[in-house]
Amino acid sequence: MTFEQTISSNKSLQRVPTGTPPEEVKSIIDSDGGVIVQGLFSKQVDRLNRELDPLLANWNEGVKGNQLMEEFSGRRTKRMTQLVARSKVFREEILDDATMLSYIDTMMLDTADSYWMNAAQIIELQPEEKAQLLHRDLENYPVFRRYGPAGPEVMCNCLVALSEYTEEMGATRIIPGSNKWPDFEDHGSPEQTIAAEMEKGDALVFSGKTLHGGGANRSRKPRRGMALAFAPGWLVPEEAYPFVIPMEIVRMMSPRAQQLTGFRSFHNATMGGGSLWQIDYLELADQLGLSESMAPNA
Ligand SMILES: O=C(O)CCC(=O)C(=O)O
Ligand SMILES: [Fe+2]
Repeated sequence: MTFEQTISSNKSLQRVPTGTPPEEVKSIIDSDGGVIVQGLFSKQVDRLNRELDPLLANWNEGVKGNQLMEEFSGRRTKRMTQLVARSKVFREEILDDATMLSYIDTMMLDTADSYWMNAAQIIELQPEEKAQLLHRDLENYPVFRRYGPAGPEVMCNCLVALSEYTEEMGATRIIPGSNKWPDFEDHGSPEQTIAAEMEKGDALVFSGKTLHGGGANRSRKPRRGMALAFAPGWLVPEEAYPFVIPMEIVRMMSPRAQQLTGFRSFHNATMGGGSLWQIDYLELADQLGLSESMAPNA
């Protein structure tokens, strides 16, 4: 461990109120790897939970997949995806929340004109769940590990506390400053982490370069979080939204929400590249009959 790593791992996370200007939020993320935005979704959290409670009550713990995926996802963790289709509060009041997206913009718009909501899921750690493997979310795209801190931001996350979120209940653990470690093969160690304790409705906004993982739930209550991850438009997202969100719902969504879930094309006007995710070189939204095109030349 280098001197710098020892110092950074002793830091605590900074907390800022909702509405803090995006540049300020970004500068904290650049330095620490993440920041807690207090009260980002406190208005929505109870109504969201009321929609989720009956679904989660019968949800299976763990996910099916290869051994690494089963271990990573947590054998005593309920993970529920497809929130756009499953929750009205999510789709109408969270998905294209202007404040949240103003923070995500600062990380995603550096290399893309628009971005995907890579995944949105509930992560509910049941009592006795153990701590998750420390990881960087950019490892979804493993090639970016080799570029270390100098690489582009290919994933970022807004992790919202939907229940009490204490260290004992398994609050997300994070290694501040690990976004700047020179070698991204270095996954740190649990002693370097701190718990991102939050109030219900607070959000931990962090870079895909930052080491983190779910904590161990040593309490008797479930710890419920909601992770909204984002990736630039030129990468394939984790969730295949266009196959699961019915068009009746898509038509009701804002252009921005349609963009986030793959119902609009991606244009590279800023960096001077081509467009992606089209039909016959035409804007997907036009082909789908969605009004109010966001194409750059429309
Ligand atoms: O549940 C948590 O606290 C973190 C989960 C996480 O980082 C992940 O699944 O990628
Ligand atoms: Fe993660």
